[in-house]
Amino acid sequence: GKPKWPRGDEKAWKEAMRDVDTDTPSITRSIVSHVQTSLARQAYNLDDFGAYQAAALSVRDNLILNWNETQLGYTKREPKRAYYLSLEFLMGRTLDNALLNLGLKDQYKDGVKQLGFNMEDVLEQERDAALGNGGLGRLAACYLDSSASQELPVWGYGLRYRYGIFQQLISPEGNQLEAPDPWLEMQNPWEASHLPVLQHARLDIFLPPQLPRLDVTYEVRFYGNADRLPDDSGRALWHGGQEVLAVAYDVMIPGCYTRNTNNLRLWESKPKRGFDLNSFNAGDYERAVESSNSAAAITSVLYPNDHTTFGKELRLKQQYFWTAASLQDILRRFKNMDKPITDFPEYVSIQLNDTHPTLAIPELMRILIDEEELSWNTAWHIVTNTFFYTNHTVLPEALEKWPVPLMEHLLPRHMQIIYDINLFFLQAVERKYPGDRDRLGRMSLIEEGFPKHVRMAYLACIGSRKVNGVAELHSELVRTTILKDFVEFEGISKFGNVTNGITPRRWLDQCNPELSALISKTLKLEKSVWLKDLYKLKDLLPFAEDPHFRKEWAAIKQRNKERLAQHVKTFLGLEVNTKAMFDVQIKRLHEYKRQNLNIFGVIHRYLAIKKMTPEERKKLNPRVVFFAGKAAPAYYIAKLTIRLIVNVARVINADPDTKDYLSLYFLPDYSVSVAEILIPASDISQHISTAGTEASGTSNMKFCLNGGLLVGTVDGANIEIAEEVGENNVFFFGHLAPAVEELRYQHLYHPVPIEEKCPALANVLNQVSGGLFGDGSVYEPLLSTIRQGDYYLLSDDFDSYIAALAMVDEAYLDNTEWVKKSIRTTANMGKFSSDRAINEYAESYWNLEAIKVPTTSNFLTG
Ligand code: OX2
Repeated sequence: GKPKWPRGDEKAWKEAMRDVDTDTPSITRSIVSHVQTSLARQAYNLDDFGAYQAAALSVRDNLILNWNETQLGYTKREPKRAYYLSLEFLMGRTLDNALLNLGLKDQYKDGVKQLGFNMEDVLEQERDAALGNGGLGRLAACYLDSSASQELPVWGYGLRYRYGIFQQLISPEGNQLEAPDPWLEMQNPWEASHLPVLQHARLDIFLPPQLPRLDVTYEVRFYGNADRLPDDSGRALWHGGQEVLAVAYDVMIPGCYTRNTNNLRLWESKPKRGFDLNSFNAGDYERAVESSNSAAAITSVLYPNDHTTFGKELRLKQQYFWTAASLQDILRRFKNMDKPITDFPEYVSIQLNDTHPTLAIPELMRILIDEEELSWNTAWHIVTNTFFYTNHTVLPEALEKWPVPLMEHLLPRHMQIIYDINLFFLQAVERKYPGDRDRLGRMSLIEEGFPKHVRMAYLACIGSRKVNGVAELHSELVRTTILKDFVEFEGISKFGNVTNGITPRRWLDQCNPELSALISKTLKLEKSVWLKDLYKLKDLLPFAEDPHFRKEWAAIKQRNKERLAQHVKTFLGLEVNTKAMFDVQIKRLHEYKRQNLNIFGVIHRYLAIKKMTPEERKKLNPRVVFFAGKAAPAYYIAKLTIRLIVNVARVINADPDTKDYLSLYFLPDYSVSVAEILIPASDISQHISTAGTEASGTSNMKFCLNGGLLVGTVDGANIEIAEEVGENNVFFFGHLAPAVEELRYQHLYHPVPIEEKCPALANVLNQVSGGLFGDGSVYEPLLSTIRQGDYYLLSDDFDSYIAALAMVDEAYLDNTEWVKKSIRTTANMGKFSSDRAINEYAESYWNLEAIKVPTTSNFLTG
C-alpha cells in the first residue's frame, strides 16, 4: 500500500502548518528572523540593503505558501493550462508589486518603520529584473500579472539570462556606452528553491547560481545527425552532437487580491557533465572545459536588438534550448494526468510570443513522431490545435529568417521536418490554386537565395490554431500585407486581433499611489475592486465637473512632477522647472519611432523662441522635454540620435535667452523603474511613429491611464485610445497608414528637395549641419537619412507635427479644461487593462477557465 502520509503525528503537522501571520508584530518578527538567520546579520549594522533583503525574504515566505497551494490546486483539478512562451520578460522590481498584490503594503511599511527604516528607501534597493528589450517583454510581464490576478492557470516560460539588457551610460560627447547588467550579482530573493535547507543557510551559499531546482532538469541536443529509419514510419533517429542540461528556476507571480500565485519558469543552461573526462585525463584541460563553457554560454546574455534579426548561431541555440526544455516540461506535466496523447490540445494551449519560439512547432512534431510514434497526420493535428501565434510587427527587418545551412547544422532533424511540413503545405496550396507557381514561391516556408532561409512567421502561421496582431490597425495590416496569401488560403477566421493591455496594478496603483487613493476615495470603492475591473473608472467622469476634485487631481500631478524633478536632481544633478509643462518620449530608439522628429521639433521651438522679444517670451508657457531609451548597440543612426539629443540639451539648457521657456533632458539607463517615475509626471507624451509602423505601443496606455494627454500619429493603439477617450482629448497629426506607400514611392521616384517641401524642417537640419550643437559633420549620416529617401516620412509630417504641438500649447493655457481632459482620459481607459486582454486570449483562443485557490487551506486540509 501507499506509505503513510504525513509521517508522524498528523496533528503536529497541522498545528505547525499555519499560514504566515500578517499583522505588524508578526511581520517585524519575520523580518528580524531573516536578518538573524537567513542573512546572518545583526541589528546594529543593518543597512537599507539588508533591510530590503530581509523584507523580501519575509514576503517570499508568503508567496511560497500561496504558490505551493496554487500549484497543488491546479494539479488536483487537472484543468486545461496555457503556457506563454516569451524570450523576454521585462519584470522590473518585485517587492512593491508583491506587497500591493498581497494587500500587505501598509503592514510592511509599519513593520520596517518600527525597525527604523523608510519603506521608500528599502524599495529603492532592489535591482530591476530587465530580461527584455521593450514593449514585447513588458507585455509578457503584464500578462503574467493579469493571468494570476484573473486566477487563470497560465505559466510563463523564458530564459534566465545571466545578463539582462545592458546598462546605458552616456559619454561626455553624448555617446551611448554599454555596460553589462549583472542583475544576479546580489542574491535574488525572488526565486523559489526546492532546496529548503538552503533557505535558512548563509547568504553566500545561496547566491543565485547555486539556487537551481535540481529536481527539474532536461537534456537538450544540438548538432549531430538525423537518420531516417529504413521503414515507412516517417521516423528518424537524431543522435550525436552536443547535449546540454536545462535547469529550472521558478519565479512566483502573485495575483492581485487572490491567493492564486502563478509560476514563471526560467531555464538556465549547464553542461551535462562538469567537463569532458577523456580530454581531462589526456591532460587537455582547455578542451575539457571548452564544451562546458559553450553549454553555459547559451543563457549568458539577452540579445539587445529588438526589431532586427541577425542569423547568429547562439541566438538560434537560445531559441531551441528554451522551446525544447519548455516542451519537455509541459509534456511531463500532461503525462502525469494519464490522458491519451491525442487529448493534448484539450489540456494544453501554447501562446507563441512573436516568432522567437516557433521552433516549438517542429520540436513537438519531432517528439510526437519520433518518440511517441504517432503518424504524421495525427501529430500535425495535435500541433495545429495547440499553438497560437502573436505577431508584434510588420517591419520587414524584424521578420525572422534563419539560414538553411545553419538550421541543418544545428538542428538536422528539425530541418527535415520543416521541409516535410512545407511539402505537404505546398501540395495543398497547389490543389487549391493549380498551376499558380508564383503563389507557391511566395508562400513557401523556404525563401530561395544563397543561402536559402526559413521564414519563421510563415511556419508559425501554418502551425498555429489562431494568429493575432496586437491592435486593430496592426491586425488588419497583418491580414492584408505580410500574411495576405495565408488569409486567402486558410480563411479569415483564423486571423484575429487582441489589442494589448497593461496591468493597472503596476501602472497606476504602484507607480501613482496618490492617484490610486484619490480614485478609491472618489468612487467609494476598495481598490481591490476597481483595479480588477478597470471599466469602473468610467464613474470618475462626472467628477471632471467638480472643482474640488479637479484641484486634488492637479495637485497629485504636480507632486508627481516634483518627484521626477527630485529624481533628475539626484541622478543628473540638474534642476528641473516643475512649473513647466512636462512632455515625455520614452521608448527604444528606432527610426520608425521618430525620436528624430521630436528632437527636430525641439530645435524648431528653440529657434522660434530665440527670435522672440523678451515680452513675447513672457507669454509662453514653459516646456520641459524628457527623453529616455536605449539604442541597440550596433544601431548607428539610433545612437547618433541620442548624441544629438544630449548635445541639443547642453546648448539650450545653458542659453539664458531660452532656458526658462524650454529645457531638455535625456535620462540615461531607461528601465521599468525609471518609467514608473516618468509616466505619472507627464502632461503630454509622444507616440509619433510613421503610420502603420508601431504595431500597438503600450506606454501610450500607461501615460493616459495616469492622466497624461497623448500627442501621436494615427497608428497602433493610439487609434483605439482616441476612440475610447474621445478625439478631442488627444492631439493627432500626420499622414494616415494608407498614404504611406504612395508617399514613399514619391520620395523614391519624384523627390522634391526638402527646402521646397518643408522649409521649416530644412532650416532645422541646416542649423544642425552648421554646427549649432557642436561639430555638424558628426550628424551628417543622420541628417542624410532625411534629406535622402526619408523612409519614415519626417518631411511629410513635420508641419502637421508642429501644428499639433501648437494646439497643445493653446489647450494648456486653459487650465480648467486641461484638467478635465486629463480626468476624462483616465476615466475612459478601462479597455486597456491587461485583464481584458488576457481574458480575450483565455476565452477566444485557449478555452481556459479560472481556478480559484481557496483562501484558507493548506496541503493537508485542502
Ligand atoms: C513591440 C511592438 O513594436 C510594439 O508596438 C508593441 O506594443 C509591443 O511589441 C507589444 O506588442 N519587438 N517588439 C515589438 O515587436 C517586436 C517584434
